Amino acid sequence: MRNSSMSVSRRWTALLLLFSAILITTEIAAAQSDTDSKNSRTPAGWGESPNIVLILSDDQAWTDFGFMGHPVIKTPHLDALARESYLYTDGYVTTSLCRPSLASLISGYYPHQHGITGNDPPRGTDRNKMLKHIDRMPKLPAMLGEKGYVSLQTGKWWEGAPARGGFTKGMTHGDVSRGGRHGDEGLKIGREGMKPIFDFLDANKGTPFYLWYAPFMPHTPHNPPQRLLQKYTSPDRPIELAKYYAMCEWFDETCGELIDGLSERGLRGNTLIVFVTDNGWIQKTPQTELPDGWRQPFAPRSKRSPNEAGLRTPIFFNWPGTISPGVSDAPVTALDVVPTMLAAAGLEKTAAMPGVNLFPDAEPRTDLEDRTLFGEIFAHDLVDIDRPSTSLLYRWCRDGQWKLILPEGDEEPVQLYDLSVDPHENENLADEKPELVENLTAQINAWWDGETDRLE
Ligand SMILES: [Ca+2]
Repeated sequence: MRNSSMSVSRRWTALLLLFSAILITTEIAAAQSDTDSKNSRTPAGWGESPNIVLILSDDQAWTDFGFMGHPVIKTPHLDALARESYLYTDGYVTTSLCRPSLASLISGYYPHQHGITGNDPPRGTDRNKMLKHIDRMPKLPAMLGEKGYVSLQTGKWWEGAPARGGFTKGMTHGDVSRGGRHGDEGLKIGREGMKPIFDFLDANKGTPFYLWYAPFMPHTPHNPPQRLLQKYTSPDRPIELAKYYAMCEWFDETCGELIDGLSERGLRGNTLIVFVTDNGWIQKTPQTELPDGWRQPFAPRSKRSPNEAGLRTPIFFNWPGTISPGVSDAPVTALDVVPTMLAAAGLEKTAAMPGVNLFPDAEPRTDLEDRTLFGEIFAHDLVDIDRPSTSLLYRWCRDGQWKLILPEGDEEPVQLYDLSVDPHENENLADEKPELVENLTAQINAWWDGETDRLE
């Protein structure tokens, strides 16, 4: 009996020890889980302050991604992200030049509203004088800041110190007297690694953040790593093209690093990632037909032009568990990005923002097919800092399958294209369809007459 009772007692002791061990282990696990959820927070839904990441490609045509069907360029990381995203294949930027396009992505305004229309001031003018526009416009990082977001600027940034854009932290100094122009130190992101981003994430655990990832890629200089250049080098391909293709893959690799960095920190379910390019690009090669005097490294009808290879971009939205994957060819604009991000954070867009939240109630909008998209192209060097109309070169619209390009002045013809059969705009139908030209011209004039300066 005694032995048996001791044995029972021992068994109880053993069971109690085991039970305690399980309890302790569970408590440790719970504590660990608390730490994790504190770091990554409980999953946020629409309006509940998710982290927001903008991935901004720089100088890449809408065709030049695996997920958009390019036959040669490999972009496996963006392909995988796009597959898990709601992808708009027919996205457009407001304008096909870096600085004004970026300003639309921070403010949700057309360039003629925010006043930033060119990359550089009139020759001989102090650059600082044109930085005043950023102070006047709404700024997404500042608006998010009111809800407790921290924000990090990396890569391209043209508007002086990042704090001027409402960022709480930035890589760029933006000091014109020290060579600040379009990003300075910030342009090292991606090309020289991602450490500043990961340091920022680790320093702000548990706080909602906005990340501006605009890594000056695949933008020139086209100096990809040798291993990637070799992959695309071929006897029947101009070396300029091989370099550009390799740059697209290099940019993709950095996006993979960014996504992995978010995943490793348990942040993906709490993070809305938006992808867009700032403008397009067609690589110039020795075979490219060029007008007299052409000195650009890109081909005509791409960057800085009103054509599709300058303006069109895939735009996708990724938020695992909240946005269901899908693909749409509904027309969307980069102007929709800021209102959508604001809605995700539970904030309203301003009355002057022309774009829309693309995911009301977390579902894709169904009323986009009938909308007309508008945009505008200005001179690279501003004519008058305060008067967008003085620098205007083209206005354009896309209405369903139709695209109208309206040049300023009489030197160039009006261009009308049927994008449903002619996505690269080879056949100008303006002379054949005068009534349609008239109708679309009236729509453009009703949107902005191109003469009245109306900075918001
Ligand atoms: Ca650009």
